[in-house]
Amino acid sequence: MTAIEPSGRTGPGWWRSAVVYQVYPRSFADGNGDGVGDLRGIRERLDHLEWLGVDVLWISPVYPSPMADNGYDVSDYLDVDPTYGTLAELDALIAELHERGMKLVMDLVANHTSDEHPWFVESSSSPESPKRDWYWWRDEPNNWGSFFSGPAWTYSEGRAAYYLHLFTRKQPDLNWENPEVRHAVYDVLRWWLDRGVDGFRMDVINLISKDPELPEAPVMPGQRYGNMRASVLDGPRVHEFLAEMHREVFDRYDDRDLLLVGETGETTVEEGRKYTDPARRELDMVLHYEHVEIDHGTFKWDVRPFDLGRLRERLAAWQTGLADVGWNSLYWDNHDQPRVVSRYGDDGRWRTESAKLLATVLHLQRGTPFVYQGDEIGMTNYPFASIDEFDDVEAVNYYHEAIALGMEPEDVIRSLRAMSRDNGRTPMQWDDSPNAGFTTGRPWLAVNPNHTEVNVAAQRDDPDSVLSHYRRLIRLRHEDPAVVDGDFTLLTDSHPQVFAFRRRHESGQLVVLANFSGAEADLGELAGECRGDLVIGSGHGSVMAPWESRVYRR
Ligand code: ISL
Repeated sequence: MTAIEPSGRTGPGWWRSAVVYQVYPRSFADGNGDGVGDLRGIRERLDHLEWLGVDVLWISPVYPSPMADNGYDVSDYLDVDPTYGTLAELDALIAELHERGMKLVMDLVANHTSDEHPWFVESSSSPESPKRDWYWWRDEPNNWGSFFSGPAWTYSEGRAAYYLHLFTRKQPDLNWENPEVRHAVYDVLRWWLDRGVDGFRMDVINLISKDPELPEAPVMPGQRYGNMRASVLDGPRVHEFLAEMHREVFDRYDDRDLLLVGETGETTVEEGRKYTDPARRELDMVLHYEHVEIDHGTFKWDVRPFDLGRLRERLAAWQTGLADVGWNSLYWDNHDQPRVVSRYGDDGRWRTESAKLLATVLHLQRGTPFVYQGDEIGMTNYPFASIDEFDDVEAVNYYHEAIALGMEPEDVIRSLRAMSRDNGRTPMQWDDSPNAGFTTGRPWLAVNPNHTEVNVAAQRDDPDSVLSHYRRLIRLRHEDPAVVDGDFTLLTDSHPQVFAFRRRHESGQLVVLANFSGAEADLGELAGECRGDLVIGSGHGSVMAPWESRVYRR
């Protein structure tokens, strides 16, 4: 099979026809046999990305880090951690991608640094330090809890004060109120752009502006600490800071086709419009969370059954909310999410069908799709059975906190098995060899036992595979203007099994029909939509097979 031509669009909005591929470097490919993925491994696998047809590669952090949160705790913004390789190898990766017509997006983690970053070491050394206001220091902590369990404050001997950390104690929050901090971050951005990178995915960027009063937060039933979200999410100055960043950094690179993506957990459509309105010059698109929280109850570990109605309603709200202004990013999986096939699909009998359906529904919405490593072969959750099998700090902390609060270990493990971030971090499954072709050493996190069946090699030459389906969808985005620019209309908000929508464009229209269930679905009134050329799928008639998806063009 031949390579898929890249989108090749340039100029404003070039990314509308692009597809982004996310690599979690620890788990993608290990080039030196130490059991941890690295830059050499990524470079050795560029043929796969080119063949798949993706336009942009986003890599999760590879900067020097104590790895308290697998690199989302950065101790030096201007280098590469030896675990992953060298700066020279990163330069080579940039050059090799550019040669193939692809771009590189780096992860900017600037809400917080590592506590081992020289900025924090200096800030915590003494109350007189010139960097004393670079972080959030208080003599007495407030009642906030961290996103990763436990308090959001830790005492520092050197400062004889407490510092704020919304994530682990090894991730102190930078104080963006201080202009010196903001300009230090802008310097980092310019340094990487001058090195040739093509943009940034900005980690938890909607947390950078806090209510400076740091008020006490409400404590939810059964919790020990206050829920600080109202004081930190989409805070009072976040739009001002992003517009300043744009002026100070990105406006100076107007001749380059950059991609600016914000990770904005728990944000709203209203805020999403502001972040991505081109006239405001903040970001190109945001990674919002609503569609990946459909199965959360009062909080993430309170796992609820999948609800198609709610998914359809929230996705449609983002589609219509950002129709006249702004732009959507489209994703199911990343290194923080369990695998969507196990979550919203069926990872047993209908794994292939449901993986294809989920891909179709995602890629044919209006927005820029993000493929997370392994999505393209329908990778699934891992059969975790005991706490010893988890690596992630979020999972391990939650386990201990929940046990201390009196929960039963089996119940906690059940939640973790469904929702833990480690599900998305098991090694990429390249082939059916003992470590799935990921490493010749001992993998840092166990390989999913189903790699003997679910792997790239097994799917590459099979036209009916999930992998071939992804290529078809990516090609369709590159070739069909209705996929890129067509408007979006939900065709039913009540069918119990079917997600159906239309993309209308001056060149024609696409109709997407997807049966989100393991039973046949009678299309009823929707049967009238089964007209035109079937461009994706092979079914026909007014009854859809289990997990069947179809796309008509007319
Ligand atoms: O939702 C979450 C909290 O319950 C987490 O999955 C996650 O921390 C959140 O989505 C923010 O993610 C980003 O920032 C974190 C890092 O651990 C994640 O890997 C990153 O993607 C802190 O830097």
